[in-house]
Amino acid sequence: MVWDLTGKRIWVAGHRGMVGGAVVRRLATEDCEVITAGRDVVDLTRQAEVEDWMAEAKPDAIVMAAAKVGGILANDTHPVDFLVENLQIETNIAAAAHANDVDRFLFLGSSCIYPKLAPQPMAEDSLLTGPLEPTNEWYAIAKIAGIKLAQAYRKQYGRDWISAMPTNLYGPGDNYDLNSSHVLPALLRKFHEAKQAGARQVELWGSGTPLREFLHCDDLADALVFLLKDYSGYEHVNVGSGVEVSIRELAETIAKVVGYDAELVFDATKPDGTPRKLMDSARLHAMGWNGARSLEDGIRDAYAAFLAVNGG
Ligand code: GFB
Repeated sequence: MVWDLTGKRIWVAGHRGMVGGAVVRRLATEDCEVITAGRDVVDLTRQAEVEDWMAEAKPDAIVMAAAKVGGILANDTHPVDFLVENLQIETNIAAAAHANDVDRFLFLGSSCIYPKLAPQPMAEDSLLTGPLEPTNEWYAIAKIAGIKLAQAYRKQYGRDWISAMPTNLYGPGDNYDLNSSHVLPALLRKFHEAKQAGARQVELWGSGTPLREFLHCDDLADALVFLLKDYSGYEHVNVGSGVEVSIRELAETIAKVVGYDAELVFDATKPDGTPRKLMDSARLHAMGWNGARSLEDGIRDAYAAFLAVNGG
């Protein structure tokens, strides 16, 4: 163990989001104090508010799950929001954390930091070896800057700050808005609504051929707590499930979980995005974490949570 979280005050930034919520649930099983602050308490895009809040809250560690996130269409159509908001949040929290001597900081990135045509599976060292996928380069640049922030504070000030790069995530608390969501929650909702309406078709964006890897947010949270306790290092660490499926195969699995068969139709006016995005999580596995559940089990859990909120 490199860091003992017993008795520590850990700020989960972004606790109302899917990932932050999962980290709060996971940390509740540890002997530490979890602290949170909603947007009404501190606006993370405002530097002075973040400084004031951090000086008062005095966390021992921060899990940086606060971010402006969205699916392919939201990323593609709101480049300023995804670039600027994420840079603001990252730099504000990092600067205030340093000023308050927070020596443990876990930054969260995304698999879209890697080049569009990176060799698969994508290892940590393929970062910055080629051009990014254009639909999400703004978000990717902000997330790459976040990795570099953690590295810079480590290099200049000796801070024990680390970064984890999760693959595409899903689970309880996901965003089900069809314009801004990721594919998995979008398809869960579309199949659910098709079942309710008795519709014969479900529409998918793009061609259905892109390959994606998916990880349940509670599995990510488990891996993050593992890294918080056991990892100290300059390099970021990939966190994936190791399994990739085509968007068509994903739709078929979701159809099975929802219990409704419909004809798949494809909207070619919507982007496919990057053709493949499988992470190489060998470093994490070598450290001793390999706890991802199967995609079907994870989707069953996500669907149960969706039904609990939206009714059967
Ligand atoms: O999950 P998703 O929005 O984002 O889309 P990315 C994945 C694939 O699913 C794309 C297709 O090929 C979409 O065209 N797709 C099919 C759909 N039907 C739908 C649908 O109804 N909704 C959505 N959203 N997609 C994101 C990045 O990329 O991944 C972010 O934009 C972030 O920056 C995130 O990195 C993890 O996997 O393409």
